[in-house]
Amino acid sequence: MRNMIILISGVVVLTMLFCVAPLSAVAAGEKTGVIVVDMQGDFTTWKKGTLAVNGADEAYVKKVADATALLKEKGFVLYGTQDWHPRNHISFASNHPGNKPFEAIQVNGKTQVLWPDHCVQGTDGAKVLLDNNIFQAIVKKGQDPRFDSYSGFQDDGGSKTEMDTILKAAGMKKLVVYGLATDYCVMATAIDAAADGYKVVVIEGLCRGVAPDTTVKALEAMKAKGITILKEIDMKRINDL
Ligand code: VGL
Ligand code: ZN
Repeated sequence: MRNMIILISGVVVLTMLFCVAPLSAVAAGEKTGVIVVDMQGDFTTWKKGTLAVNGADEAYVKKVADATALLKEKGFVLYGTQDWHPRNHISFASNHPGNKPFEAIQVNGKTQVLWPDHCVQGTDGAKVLLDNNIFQAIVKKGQDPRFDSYSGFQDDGGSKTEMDTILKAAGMKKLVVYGLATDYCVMATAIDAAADGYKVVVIEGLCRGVAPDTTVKALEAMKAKGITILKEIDMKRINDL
């Protein structure tokens, strides 16, 4: 009988050591993912991209690469988005004779900003500039010629990408979001992430915007949705969220 009790207590103590400890570790730090948005040549001045965003130069991309490596070191799981358009994509001004890039037109009752041809599937300009091996997944978007897709979660036609499924399956609760461009794909991705229930932090200093006025508005719109905007990476602020 006594031996039995000792045996059972031993089992209980071991169970507590192996089960309770990892449980508390999970509770202490919610799983955090990083979404690096559209870090592609066509959006950079560095690679003389067709839709180069102001300030997206070589130094900027290096800064993003270093910050991303640091976050990986800290144990965050990295995800990327990749704008990946067919040549006949609705957002290309070249597919709307009579219209020019950066004009906004009405298509099927929706406002569509027209862009220079960019991130065409399989072209150099569409390549993600960071080492692709650091990412758990790179989610492609904007593949349907009929719909634009600034968000990494869904396109303007309402079709979801695999992003939310991947993040939920991996147990992600918080997301750190940055990349190109603040006023389009970063904003849309961050807002959809918040709507899907993640705590979201956008790192302003790791983003660049297409235009100053829309960038200011984008930061305000994200704040209004409860998204935290940090100038630079601040581990304490991210962990405390
Ligand atoms: C983007 C315009 C068109 C972006 C993508 O990555 O912000 N902007 N396609
Ligand atoms: Zn695009």
